[in-house]
Amino acid sequence: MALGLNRRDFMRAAVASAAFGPTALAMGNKNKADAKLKRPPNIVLIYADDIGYGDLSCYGATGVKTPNTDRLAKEGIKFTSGYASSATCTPSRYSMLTGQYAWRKKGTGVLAGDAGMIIDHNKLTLPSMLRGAGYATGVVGKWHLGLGDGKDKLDWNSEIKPGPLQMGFDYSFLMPATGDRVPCVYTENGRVVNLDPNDPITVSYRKPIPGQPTGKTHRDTLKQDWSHGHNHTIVNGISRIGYMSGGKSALWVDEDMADKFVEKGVDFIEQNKDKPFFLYFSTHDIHVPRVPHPRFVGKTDMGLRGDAIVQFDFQVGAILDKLDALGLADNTLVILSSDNGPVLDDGYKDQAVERIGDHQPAGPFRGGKYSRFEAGTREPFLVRWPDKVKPGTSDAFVSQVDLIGSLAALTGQTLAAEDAPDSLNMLDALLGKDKEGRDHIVEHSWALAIRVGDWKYIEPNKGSKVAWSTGNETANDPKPQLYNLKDDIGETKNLAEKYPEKAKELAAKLDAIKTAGRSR
Ligand code: NG6
Ligand code: CA
Repeated sequence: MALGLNRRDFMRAAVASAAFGPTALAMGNKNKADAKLKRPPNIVLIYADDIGYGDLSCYGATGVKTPNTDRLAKEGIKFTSGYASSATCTPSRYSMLTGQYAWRKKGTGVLAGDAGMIIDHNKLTLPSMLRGAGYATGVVGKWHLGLGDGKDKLDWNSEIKPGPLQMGFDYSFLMPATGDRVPCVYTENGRVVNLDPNDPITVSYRKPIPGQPTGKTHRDTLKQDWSHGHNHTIVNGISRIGYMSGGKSALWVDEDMADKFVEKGVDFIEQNKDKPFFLYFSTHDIHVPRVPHPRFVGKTDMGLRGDAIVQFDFQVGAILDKLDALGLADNTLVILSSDNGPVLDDGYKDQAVERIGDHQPAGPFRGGKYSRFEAGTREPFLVRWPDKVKPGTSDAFVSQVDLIGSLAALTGQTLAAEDAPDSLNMLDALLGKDKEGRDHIVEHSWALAIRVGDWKYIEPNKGSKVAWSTGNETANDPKPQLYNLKDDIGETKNLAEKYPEKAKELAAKLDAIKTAGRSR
């Protein structure tokens, strides 16, 4: 079909163009200014990895300055109750891109680097919805949602699919899993970049590669030592999770990764500047291994974790500068958030713990990555759209799971009943017109928690109270927990016994959400 759209996409594009009125082409010159106004905004979603609520200076960070992100905050809305859906990467991203809570679907926990894609590419996704509205769609950066069909062992030496191109993106440049997982190569549109066919890639998460040095056997050769896990194949002087061999010419250089993502993200914007575009710009910062480019090393007193935040901010600046240079900033909706809360030692001896000083990565909240306390999922959350959004601060409840529902409303699309079952239309809240937003937030790490107003209920769950690897508090407790965030933002006083009715009420609401199988 025309423009390479399938029938469903085509119908959606038709609906969208009706929503935004006639195109500039169809109109006389005198209406060109109007037409420009009616062009739907470009959408850039900047997603950080493991950045906590308190890690940016616009959210009160003391150990690091983030001028570019602060500029975004100043020119847009800074949300104080913006949430990721889960306290780790894979489930948060799954929820955001599908509009379905990851905890409804098995197999959506942190994925190995050779896992199959967990997103059903026949279902509506954030990019396919926007593509249907006539957007050019691209993803650059961290993926961590699996690649391939998950049935056959993935062959990294031929076309890798299904992947982003099958689920709605027109363009992809990926770090396939995480910086600390093999394979340590980029893929572009389903092919490993710079792969020499005479040096094929093998990946294994089970068996070591005979004779190959690892982080265990050659620990003294490492340029960044590991603290737990992360002691398999060595790439660029850093041992990773999982084993790989081959692909020498394709291996990434950690120090150059941020620049690489900027190059590809900026290229995508340049190439699509004449039509509405959606860029999912998914940085690797500040996940481990933290190996910023030498020009950022030493920029803070906090060591590599702080320096990686500066590098994150540089990437934000580069994207904003490109929008400015092309005159696109005013009609571009920029959304910035992070996939889960902060962690210090997540597996490498990078001095994050030793050099943290007074800096509070979680802001005033308890917990962090892997936690159902607030810091697990409450994130920096910024929205800027100069043409339409008045700058300010908002306490409205907003969640990343609502991007599909909200952006469908923005682009004039109707979701079918089976689409994005947990994604609500919170457009007015995101644009600052509605000061309330959602009436509840579900938080997830192993089990669930729910926030309604100032009340927070954490369902009982056995299991360790701290994540074994990091020492982060999980919020697991065999007893129900109830906190009042208004008087006790740090979730220190469990009120479940004092207010059993309140605990029951929230537990019942959470149960209803679980049982319904959907939120809308
Ligand atoms: C954990 C890793 C951690 C990190 C995390 C995923 C160990 C001991 N820990 O299993 O280092 O990779 O998975 O992080 O291996 S996330 O942000 O992608 O969810
Ligand atoms: Ca993460």
